[in-house]
Formats: sequence, structure tokens, C-alpha cells
Amino acid sequence: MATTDDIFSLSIIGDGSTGKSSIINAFKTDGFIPVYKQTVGIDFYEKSLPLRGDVSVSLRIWDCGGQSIHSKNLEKYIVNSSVIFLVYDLTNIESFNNLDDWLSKVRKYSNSKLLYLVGNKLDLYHLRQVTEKQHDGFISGNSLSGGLFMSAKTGENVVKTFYQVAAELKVL
Ligand code: G3D
Ligand code: MG
Repeated sequence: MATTDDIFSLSIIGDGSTGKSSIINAFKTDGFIPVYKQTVGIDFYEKSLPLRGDVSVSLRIWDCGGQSIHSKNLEKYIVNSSVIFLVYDLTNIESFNNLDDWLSKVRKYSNSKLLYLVGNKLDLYHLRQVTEKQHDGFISGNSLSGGLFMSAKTGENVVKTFYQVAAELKVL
């Protein structure tokens, strides 16, 4: 008998150019698509992730343009998200400093239990502007569920992270 996956929404938010669309592309294709395309409006991508046995979870992944922090659309999809990735660019301290604004939107509109800090562009270690200590401080200071570093360019930690999130959603 066919079974239907539980579907969970995951929103990826943060400043423009931090790599949100690239993270989704890396997850979609298991490879990096080095073409910059500014997100127009809001789009989603859905994928079913097989976990153990015949258990699977569908993730509906939402992307939005960086300038959407003041848009009504942002509120609409944050409110329905089970998981939120707060993304910043490890080589851009400003994108890290702006996380307070993104987080206040999340706190205002969402009761998501899984909120992760994602430091992207890990491959550009020589240009890094945000330390691990700052990263960890933001997670503990704001009681987030956790955080990690990834590279949408090399794919490091990308697919693994989505699977970990899917597994956590299944047990919630
Ligand atoms: P956004 O969706 O958050 O606005 P994009 O960001 O996914 O469009 O990425 C913005 C720029 O960062 C793009 O470069 C993209 O190729 C680059 N990028 C994204 N992730 C990584 C990464 O992990 N490592 C490196 N080195 N670059 C990354 P351009 O130059 O096309 O603007
Ligand atoms: Mg984008």
C-alpha cells in the first residue's frame, strides 16, 4: 500500500548573497550551480528523503530574496515553517550582524521548534570574518536548536544537514 510522507516546511532566510539559493541548488542537484540568479518572489522545492526502512519525510524548502525582510510574504511562510535556517556568509560580518533582525522576525511570526544557524561559504576559509566563537555565541545567546557550517560550493555538509533535519522532524 502506498504511504504518504509527512510534509514539513523549511525556510531559508538571511541577507542577500549569503548563498540561500545555492544551498537549495546544492541539495537539489548534489552539485553547485555557479550562476547567480536573484530570487524573484518566493519559490519552493520539495523532495522526499528516505530515512530508515520505509520511513521517509518530505521537505518543502522555501527560498526568498534577501530584501524580503520587510515583505508580508516573508511572514506568511515563516509562520508555517517547522524548520528555519538563518543563513549568513562567513566572509561577510555584516550578514552575521544582521541576523538579529532576521531572528526578531522569526520570533514574531513563528513558533518553529527547529531553528538553526548556518554559516555558509566555508570553502573561503582565508576570507573568513566570523569566528567559531561568535557563531557559537549566537546559538547559545539566542537558544537556537543548533548550528553548523557548510559550503554550497563544495557541497560540504549540505545534504547531510537536510537529512539530519528530516530525521529530527520525524521524532518530534
Ligand atoms: P542568495 O540566494 O542568498 O542571495 P546565492 O545567494 O545563492 O545567489 O549566492 C550568492 C553568491 O555567493 C553567488 O556568487 C554564489 O555563487 C556564491 N556562493 C554561494 N554559496 C557559496 C559557497 O558556499 N562558497 C562560495 N565560494 N561561494 C558561494 P556570485 O559571484 O555569482 O554572485
Ligand atoms: Mg537567492
